[in-house]
Amino acid sequence: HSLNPDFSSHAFIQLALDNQVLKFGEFVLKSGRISPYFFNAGLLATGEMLSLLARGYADALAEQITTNEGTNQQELVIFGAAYKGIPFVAATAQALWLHHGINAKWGYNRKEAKTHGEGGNLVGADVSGKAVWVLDDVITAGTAMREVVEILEQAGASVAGIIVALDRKEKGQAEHSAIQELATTLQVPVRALVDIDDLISYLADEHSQHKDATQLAKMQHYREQYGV
Ligand code: OMP
Repeated sequence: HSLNPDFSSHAFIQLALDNQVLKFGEFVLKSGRISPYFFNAGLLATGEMLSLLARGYADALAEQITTNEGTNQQELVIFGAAYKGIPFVAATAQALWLHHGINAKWGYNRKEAKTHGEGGNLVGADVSGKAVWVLDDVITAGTAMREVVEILEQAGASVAGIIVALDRKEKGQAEHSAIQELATTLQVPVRALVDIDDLISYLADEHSQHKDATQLAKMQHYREQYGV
């Protein structure tokens, strides 16, 4: 048992299921869709899970900013949206430094604008005029992510790319997936650490600790209904 395991979608899904971060049942989503599964990133509330998640984000970011020549000279600015994104962006900045030697700048927003002291509603790295990578937990129809993009644009920043922990691969505002819509609108890379197809493969896998044919069928049905 390594203290600093590499990120793998299999390990992440297993840990998420073991800790009820990922649950099966019947859930009403923000979009109004009724889903047979729910991913609650707020329950990634142990050192082990936060470390694995941050490692996943950090590995994905390092891969994205490393050029073909193997250099990563660009300045990296990462942003987490209040509230759930805040610990994730902090942990990711640390994982980037410890595992990749990348000294990223990191920041986040607060939901309530401050009227005294330093004022404003952004904390940490100055994002003005910068191209910023946004980290978020889950993307379904893309509403939450569009709000974050708006916050950054108002602060004079642009979006360099987006990394989410889970891509549910569902339709956005039209026929394309929310991630495809964002990638097309913003013309930036959008990546996910795991997606619904990884969950489906995991449930179907003979070697997984949570192999479950009934749940598998429900997930496949849901995927056909709302997926792209
Ligand atoms: P969209 O705004 O439709 O993309 O939904 C994403 C948001 O929904 C996330 O930021 C969460 O607040 C919430 N959510 C989850 O946390 N986990 C899920 O599995 C599904 C949702 C959801 O409501 O779609």
